[in-house]
Amino acid sequence: MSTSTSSSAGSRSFADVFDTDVVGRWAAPGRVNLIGEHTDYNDGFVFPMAIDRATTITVGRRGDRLLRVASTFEEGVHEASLDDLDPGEMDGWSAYVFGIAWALGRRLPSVEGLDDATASLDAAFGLDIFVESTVPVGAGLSSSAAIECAVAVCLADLWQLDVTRPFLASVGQLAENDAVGAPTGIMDQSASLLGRADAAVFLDCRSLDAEVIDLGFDAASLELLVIDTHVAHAHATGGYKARRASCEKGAALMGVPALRDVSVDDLPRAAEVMDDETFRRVRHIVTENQRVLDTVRTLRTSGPAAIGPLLDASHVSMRDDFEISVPELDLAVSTAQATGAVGARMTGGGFGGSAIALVPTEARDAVASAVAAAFADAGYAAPTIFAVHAADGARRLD
Ligand code: GAF
Repeated sequence: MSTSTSSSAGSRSFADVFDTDVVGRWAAPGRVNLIGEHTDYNDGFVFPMAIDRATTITVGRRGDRLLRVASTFEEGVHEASLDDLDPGEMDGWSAYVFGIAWALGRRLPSVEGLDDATASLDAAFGLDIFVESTVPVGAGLSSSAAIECAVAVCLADLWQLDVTRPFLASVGQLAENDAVGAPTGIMDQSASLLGRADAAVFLDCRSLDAEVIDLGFDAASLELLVIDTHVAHAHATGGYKARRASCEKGAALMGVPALRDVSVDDLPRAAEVMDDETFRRVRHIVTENQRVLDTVRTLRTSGPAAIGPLLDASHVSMRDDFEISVPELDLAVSTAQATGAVGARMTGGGFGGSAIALVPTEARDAVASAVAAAFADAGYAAPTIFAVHAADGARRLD
């Protein structure tokens, strides 16, 4: 893989960098997770939605086997050959692109019905790929999964791979795990690929059965606010990995394959067979799985305004038991709750990033102003606060 430097990144376009003819554009959204945090890699349940912030890629077909990628994020062009993809050599944001091509090569041989040339990528041709995004980077809204999923649907279309969206989500997860080096689950890619306008994806991360469920926020005059704290987080390092290790330890001590197999009724026994810290990690996962199921049921039976207490309880569990919140997220959540939100919680992997607040439309501006004022009073950097709407998943634009 190599990199060269060219003109100023932010204002450039495909035509400034590449001279191949454009064959199409693809887009994939970021996500907000409504509830179900760190449950995905425990074989549990999640309930994320794709959002109206997306990565768009503009793509040209090459006559060779090179992938060349450029973006508005940074100057330069990254380049890798399809004959020489090595996840250990990929770094920076281009790993999200090259990692997908590599992961497809790894996973395609397991797909039934593909001929050898297709499954081995021997029939694949090179591409010029220009990446732009409206998903804020580092906000915990899965800007990385948005790039991966835009590339995954593009490669599947252009290389004529007859594969399903859940398969592409598993390809995205493999790229994230092995090329990017983040030991994440399958939630973010599933949301980006399976999301639908005005709906969220209820995913069983063990069976990978997914159900798209209407949210009805508009009809209930509710809005979902994102409060980006600008506290940096990274999943390839530290805390995320440690939480995953604690969950694996807890499952082993309970004698089960994954914490999905531990129920709320099993918690008294869990308290007896493990140390206090591991127990609190386990209690978060076990109760969070139950909260996802309760949220889906409550949404169906009582409507979206009734899910607020479950969002609030999820935040408490992440703050006190899983210990993945930070003071800025706690302040965003408590201020939103105190000024009219029906529910609020941090969203995503934690240690920074964003909180979400489900607010009555008429209280939206008051909640946003109160959070901004509370951050100023606390001496924290000003948060960025904006409404998001559930959007369609990854797709070809033209
Ligand atoms: C990150 C990961 F990428 C997801 O797989 C998930 O574990 C999430 O953190 C926490 O729920 O977004």
